[in-house]
Amino acid sequence: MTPIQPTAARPPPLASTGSTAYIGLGANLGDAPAALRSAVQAIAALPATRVLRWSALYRSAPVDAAGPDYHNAVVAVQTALTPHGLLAALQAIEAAAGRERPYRNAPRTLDLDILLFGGQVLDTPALTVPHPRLRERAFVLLPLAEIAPEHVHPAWLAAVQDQHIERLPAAWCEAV
Ligand code: A4P
Ligand code: MG
Repeated sequence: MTPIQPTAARPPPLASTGSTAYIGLGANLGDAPAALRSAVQAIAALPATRVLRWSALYRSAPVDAAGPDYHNAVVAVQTALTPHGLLAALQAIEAAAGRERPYRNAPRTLDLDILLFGGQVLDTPALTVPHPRLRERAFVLLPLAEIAPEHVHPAWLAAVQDQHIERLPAAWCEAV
């Protein structure tokens, strides 16, 4: 007979189970490409989470905000965390990168937004998914379309074509 394992000896949930989520990364203070690269490594190190794909890096003019140009990218993850668990983990990564929140849309060392979480639709005080401004922003739609074109309607891309954004061709993120 197979002995029953005590709960504590069970392995943690595998990252191959759970949901596919898309995370938008942005920064416009300090060394933004380095901050985004470190953020991908920190996301890859989260429990029960693995990074599946990442977009190219984009440089974009601030939208509804002032300050320096942003660097933006999107990563796809497979995670067994809950949506709120993932949000808490991303906010801890932002805090470790020196994120401050003096006012809404202030320049930032690192911003990590949950764009999509599986097929879930959530509207809670702390978390709205899909991200409410996803369709309005070239800096989200272009990198998301690169790694998940099935989630980006061509009409949304057409509607943001006046926003200033440039895809940077250089590799910015090593395998994680
Ligand atoms: N929150 C609710 N839903 C979510 C979600 N799906 N993902 C809550 C992440 N957070 C979510 O966010 C404020 C609160 O939103 C959080 O406490 C969380 O509980 P925040 O990161 O503290 O503040 P924020 O980033 O200033 O607000 P938000 O709403 O993320 O701002 P936006 O609308 O995302 O805009 N221009 C360019 N070119 N590139 C950018 O990256 N980013 C912004 C931020 C503006 N302009 C930009 C860029
Ligand atoms: Mg944010």
